[in-house]
Amino acid sequence: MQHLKQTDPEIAGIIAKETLRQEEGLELIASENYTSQAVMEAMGSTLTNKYSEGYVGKRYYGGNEVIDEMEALCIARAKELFGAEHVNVQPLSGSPANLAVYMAVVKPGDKVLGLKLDHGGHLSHGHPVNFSGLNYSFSQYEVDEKTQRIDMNKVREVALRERPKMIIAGFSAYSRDIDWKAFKSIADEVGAITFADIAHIAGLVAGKALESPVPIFDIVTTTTHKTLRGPRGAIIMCKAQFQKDIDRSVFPGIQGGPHDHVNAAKAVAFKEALQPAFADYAKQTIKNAQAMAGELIKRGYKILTDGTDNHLMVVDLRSKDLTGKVAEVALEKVGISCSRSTIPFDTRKAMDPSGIRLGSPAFTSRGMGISEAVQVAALVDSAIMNAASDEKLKGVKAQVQELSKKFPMYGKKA
Ligand code: DSN
Repeated sequence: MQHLKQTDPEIAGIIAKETLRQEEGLELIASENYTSQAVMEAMGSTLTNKYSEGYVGKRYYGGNEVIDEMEALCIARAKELFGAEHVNVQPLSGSPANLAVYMAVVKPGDKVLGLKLDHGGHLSHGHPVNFSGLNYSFSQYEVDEKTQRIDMNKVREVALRERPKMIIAGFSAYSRDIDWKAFKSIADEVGAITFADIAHIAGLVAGKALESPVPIFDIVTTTTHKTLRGPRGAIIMCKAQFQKDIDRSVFPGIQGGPHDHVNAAKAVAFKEALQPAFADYAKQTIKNAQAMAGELIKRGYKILTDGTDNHLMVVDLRSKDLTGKVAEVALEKVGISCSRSTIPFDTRKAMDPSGIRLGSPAFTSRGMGISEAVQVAALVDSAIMNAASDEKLKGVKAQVQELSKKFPMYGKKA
């Protein structure tokens, strides 16, 4: 940071402030994590200076022999990590990766099936304001009102009725295992392409703590910065038969020059995820989420589906007569970050919905275990229950800082 401090002390100061916020606070946003310093060094490298439109050995600019070496290594590591037949490592982030999949295998107006946003899905899985919902003819499946779980019989019913060209499985706020094989069998029945978006759980899949859809599904996308703990970005994995269409769709279909510095950082993250310690991290992340959910239930909170199989949980705050916004603000005041979340069949609006989403990936990366996860749940409860008292929230904030100090972001990484 020496150069930055000299050239631009304002931005250097802002970065220092954000680093302190992260260091002193507790990160419970289920889609966030702390990358390693090695990942950050790769991102802050000379590779940012290069244009490399095209693919390994087939670039539209000269001077790419070193970049080719990096991208080939990145692809090889991703293939090894996920057992994928083909990987495109160039997508800039999750939504562009998903857009590339649509462009590769369906045409505007084609029928597609995905999980509804307020039932745990993602904007790019067919929401009407998103490119997906605007360009394709979507039918959306929901979770069951009683169990809040995806009911595969209902998915099959919708699929048989709509006969979509593609079926999407994946989520950004769902805490239970996905039955990949059941999705595949329904897709086979109606002749649909299978597309899994594992952005949230990719690290847990890579760490073999959750079942992988990669051998089962035609196409799988993931971001690289959530449980996978890499830089902000994404990859697309697919069966060899889709390779050409996917690659053409990413470039020149959607993107220009790849972000080589970020792709180098993806390669570093894949190497880290291939180490045995990462499998321990993945398992611990789930155990910590389960411990947190258990403690919150004990304290009278309703957790959707009554628990979790992965790294996240959605808390229905109607159990405490509070809203997501009130809880998010109270938690922010004590240095705990979370995201407010709609719950299935929510009667409230997205800006102030009935729930919050919490996750364990980031605090697990700091080396926290089950006893700390229970402590974190107690701190969440204290903040929420004292939302109206700034005085009491100050006391909770001191406890949050005390816990965070014991587990430095870059001290005890798993
Ligand atoms: N924004 C991500 C999340 O928080 O789940 C999904 O894109």
